[in-house]
Amino acid sequence: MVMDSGGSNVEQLLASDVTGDGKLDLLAWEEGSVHVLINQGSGSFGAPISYQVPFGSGRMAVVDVNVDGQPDLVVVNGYVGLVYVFLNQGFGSYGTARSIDAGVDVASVSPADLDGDGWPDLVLGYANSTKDYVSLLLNQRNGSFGDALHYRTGSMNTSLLITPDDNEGGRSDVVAANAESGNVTVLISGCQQARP
Ligand SMILES: [Ca+2]
Ligand SMILES: [Ca+2]
Ligand SMILES: [Ca+2]
Repeated sequence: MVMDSGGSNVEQLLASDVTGDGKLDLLAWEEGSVHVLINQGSGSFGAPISYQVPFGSGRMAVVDVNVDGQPDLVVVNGYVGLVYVFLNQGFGSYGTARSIDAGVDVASVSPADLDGDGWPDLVLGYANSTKDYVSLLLNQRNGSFGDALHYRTGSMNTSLLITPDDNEGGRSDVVAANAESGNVTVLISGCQQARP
């Protein structure tokens, strides 16, 4: 089966039930646009619904940032150095994005509840050899995020592994694979101080 993904230069595909009907929908990221394809059942998908951010390479994640039961959409764009948060207004329809400063060459976004308060936070990795840190955006317990906190890692740390917070009130830890430094950094939740 061949479907229109909405773009010709798709960098990332995600499957997530953004409509809440139990059927996995598809999200396709190409430079500057997220295309959402709603699962119509019987293996067919609706026409792509597109949401724009400025042109540039990046990544996306689906996470319920305001904990209202509707999965929201988070996009990082390395060219402009911003994180865009699209709130789900119901049935997989997204409103206007809010943007958060993250620094240029931000290249990955991983949701995780790092402080164990039940509200998902965001960890950002960078495709830039001079940025030897990850950024943490803490959820302000309302779906908005505070200023980026930096934690030292090696450089080119776009590949991040988040450990599960497998107990009540548990916290996730972050493992960064530092492609340029050739090592990994383990950031244990609660044990690190943010860099100045
Ligand atoms: Ca669905
Ligand atoms: Ca939500
Ligand atoms: Ca949190």
